Amino acid sequence: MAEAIVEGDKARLHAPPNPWVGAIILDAGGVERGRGHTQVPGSSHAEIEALAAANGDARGGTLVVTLEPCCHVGRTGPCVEAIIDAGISHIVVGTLDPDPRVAGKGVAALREAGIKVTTGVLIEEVRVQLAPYLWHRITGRPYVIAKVASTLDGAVAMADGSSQWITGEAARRDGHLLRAQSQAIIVGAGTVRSDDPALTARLGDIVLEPLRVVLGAAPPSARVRPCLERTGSLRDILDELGELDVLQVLIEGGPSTVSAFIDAELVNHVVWYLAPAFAGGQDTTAALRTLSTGTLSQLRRARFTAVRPTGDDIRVDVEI
Ligand code: AOF
Ligand code: ZN
Repeated sequence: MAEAIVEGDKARLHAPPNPWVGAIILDAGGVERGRGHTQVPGSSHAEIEALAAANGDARGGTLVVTLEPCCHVGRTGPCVEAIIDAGISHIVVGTLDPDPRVAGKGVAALREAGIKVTTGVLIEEVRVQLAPYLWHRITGRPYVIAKVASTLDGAVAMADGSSQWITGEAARRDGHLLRAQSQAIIVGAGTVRSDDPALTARLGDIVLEPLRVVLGAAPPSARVRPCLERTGSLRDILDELGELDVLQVLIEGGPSTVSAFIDAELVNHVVWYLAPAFAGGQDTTAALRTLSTGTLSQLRRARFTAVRPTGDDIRVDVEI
């Protein structure tokens, strides 16, 4: 299953709005016969790719797959039928698929066909990997990641407003990968006016354009155009993006936008890049300046999930 997770990661950028699933086929002796991952929407699911890689050599074998195989006809046919036809005798599943068209029915159909089914293998790891997909299918809203890049003492801009760049090249490159993994990016109008970001995801030569959403109005000449301009309830905006099949949203600031989403309890995950630099407190801008906290009992507590060096900076991941 750990290898199936690695295989699924290969589909991270092109699978959405479908899940980035990985599958591996082993023969009766436990020898790998093929592996595969989800292709672009409308094309093969992971299981079909793995079966094709096994060249029809799957009879009596085991299929290890991160997500419950589908049993519906969507843009592609049901994987369950292909698995039964291939003569697989044991299926090992990471987590069930909350998509209402599947939701346990895939596993039930496999059992009914006499196939041994084991579920919940490395379920925590699979749930972390597929968190945006699972969250979207369960709540109808995108998984929300807020990105912050600050000095070690939490400043995102100096007293004169200067802010580019606090973190280094590696952290900024990592930020572009975060954008590429997101189907929409939200920024405040203030950030558009002060930084005029393009908000594209640049990965080497490849430039991806997630849906750009500006809270308020963007100037006509802003680089972020074309974009959606929205005011009103943040929850309603997320509902709308969920309906547009956005699985993951990246909030890129500034301080009042990120604070507003955290205050509204709409943030799932924060990616915080910390530069080994000190800004001091004289009129610098705190990363979450407008977060409504007055006393210690109102501290917004979170849980560290990862810490890793990124160039000369550090990336800290927290779940809230
Ligand atoms: C799988 N294996 O690799 C993926 C699955 O429109 P379709 O036919 O591509 O169906 C999309 C749905 O299929 C998606 O919402 C999810 O429930 C499932 N995705 N299922 O067995 C895969 N990507
Ligand atoms: Zn499928």
